[in-house]
Amino acid sequence: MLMREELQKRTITEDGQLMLRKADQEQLETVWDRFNAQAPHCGFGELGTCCRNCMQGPCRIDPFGEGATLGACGASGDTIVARNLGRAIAAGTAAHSGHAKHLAHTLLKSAEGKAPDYPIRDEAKLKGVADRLGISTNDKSIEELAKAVARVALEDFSEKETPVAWAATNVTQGRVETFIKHGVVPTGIDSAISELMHRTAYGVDADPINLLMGGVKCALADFAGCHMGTDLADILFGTPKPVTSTANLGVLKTDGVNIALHGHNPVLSDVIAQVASELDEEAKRAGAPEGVNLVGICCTGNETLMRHGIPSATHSVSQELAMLTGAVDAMVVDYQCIMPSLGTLAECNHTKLITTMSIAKIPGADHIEFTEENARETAKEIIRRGIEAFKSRDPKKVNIPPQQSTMVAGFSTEAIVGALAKVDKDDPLKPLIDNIVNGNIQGVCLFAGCNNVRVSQDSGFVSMAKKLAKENVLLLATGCGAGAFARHGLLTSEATQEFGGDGLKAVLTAVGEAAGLNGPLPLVLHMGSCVDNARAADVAVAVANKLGVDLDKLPVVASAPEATTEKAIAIGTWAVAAGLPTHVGVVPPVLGGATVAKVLTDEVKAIFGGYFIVETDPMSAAEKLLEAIKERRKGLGI
Ligand code: NFS
Ligand code: SF4
Repeated sequence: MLMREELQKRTITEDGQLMLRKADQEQLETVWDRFNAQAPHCGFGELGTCCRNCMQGPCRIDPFGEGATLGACGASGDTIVARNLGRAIAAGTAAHSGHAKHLAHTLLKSAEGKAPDYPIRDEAKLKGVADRLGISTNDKSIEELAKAVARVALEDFSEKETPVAWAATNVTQGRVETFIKHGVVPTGIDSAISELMHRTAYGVDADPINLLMGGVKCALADFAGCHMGTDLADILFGTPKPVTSTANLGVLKTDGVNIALHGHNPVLSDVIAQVASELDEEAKRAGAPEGVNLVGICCTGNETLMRHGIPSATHSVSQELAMLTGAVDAMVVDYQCIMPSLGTLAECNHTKLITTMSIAKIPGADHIEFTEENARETAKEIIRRGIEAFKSRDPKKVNIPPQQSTMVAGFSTEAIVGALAKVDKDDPLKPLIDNIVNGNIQGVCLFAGCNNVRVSQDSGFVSMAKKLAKENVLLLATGCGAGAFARHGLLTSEATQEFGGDGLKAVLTAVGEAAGLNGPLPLVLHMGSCVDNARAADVAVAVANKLGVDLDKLPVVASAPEATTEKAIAIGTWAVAAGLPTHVGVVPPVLGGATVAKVLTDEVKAIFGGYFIVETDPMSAAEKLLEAIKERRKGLGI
């Protein structure tokens, strides 16, 4: 039987612990069991010194100098570590930008009248994005403008003579100059990925520093992909506004057809959210008086939460636990962060796992291919599959944990600026900047990234956030990190009252009340999915431009206390290149390259101003971020 201590080691969420007990009783395996079965982990892999880049390998470097110090081809530990890191960045960039490219194609189809289910929902955003890209807006209809933006987006993927537009137009002038100086400006998103795959291939780039700079260049392409993903989703589905919703597994309903939306891209999930209520009657006829109940998982969940207020069931490492409730009738997935184990779990009960993308099929799942040309119909077909499955749900197997937290999400950059404008209509950023200068707000921390099976779920996020909030740090969050805060009630006014330091509390109260929220803004502002880290970057860029300093001077830091994916590595790298001290709470596989590790955590500061802080203890990590914030304040003379 799982002891309390072991449960605590796996997750600090109560609903998660309840489901883990159930899994244990029913002898169903979860990620934690499989992780334990992997022990002991391969030391070479953990240190990043295992190379499989050619068929003479695998080669392994002994960091203690007792075994081989070079791969068969002569690659050193640093070369191997830098190449492996580069390949992770390339994969992360491919994922984020694949998501963006999907949206760009959808926007083009929309503009060409080939995807009638995708009208342009946010014309103001479309015009704003076009303006930023230098596309003239006055002489064009909305369709023409959408077509022009989609074309520039698609052109950003291949090799050009000019920088990637979505990278160059979304940072400060100072950053652009720094990137040019160091030769890391990407001239195509796909070409940056392919260049990095080329230079890390057998017998190409062997210089660890040069490889790392190649990684930065690709990471800037990742930034472009993230930003494009956010912009195009807002244009097609609307820019988020503050919205109230709920989190935890208690959002599943005994009397509803529960359909979980999991993955990343709103192209499908937003349409499901739009049509779900049309199938309520069918669900009721099938015996579910509450109709269709959509819930979110991971970043698809964040997208539908931000725009439709759809509750968040869970995120990341605990995705299997949603299925263990026995109450999920269908889990609909697009791509990324979807554990293959869901296929097996679905086969163990009545749940239909439904894959929808040709590039992401899973054994044990039903596949319903999704196309934009036929979006609403496919969305309905998918929901109907859930209603069908509901009929064979076994009530005896259902166990929905009671936990449910309320939250306010939906803080896009526009929403934050909008709230600040209620305090100062003519100069919305002024109240924020004044309060940073007077010390009511000491600095800003962006919490991002996943949960990781190596860390007790949410423990890193929650303890760091509480500590930083006490010290008057304004907290932003995206991705599964935002989910962690949602589950623990930190996206609420009450949390601000309880955990905010006096200065922070005063500012969040003043802005919240001016914005008509009848209380303070939440302790943590949920800015959306992982691509929406671009929103946080926009806030920082706006503040930097207003202050007339570059990003690397601001008291702004980032943290991914429980990072997991290659995408997180790509984002962390662009955060560092953007000038942010960036904390990672899981040791990345770089320690086998002493030079690489030193560059990432120290020497890179002289180049970009940002650097990685690797610290697994949340309290020490919070201290280190506070130190970094103090140093920046001192630099600014405040
Ligand atoms: Ni980000 Fe969002 Fe979550 Fe990690 Fe995965 S869902 S894209 S990668 S696990 S935060
Ligand atoms: Fe070994 Fe070099 Fe081949 Fe890597 S590329 S597997 S280090 S021979």
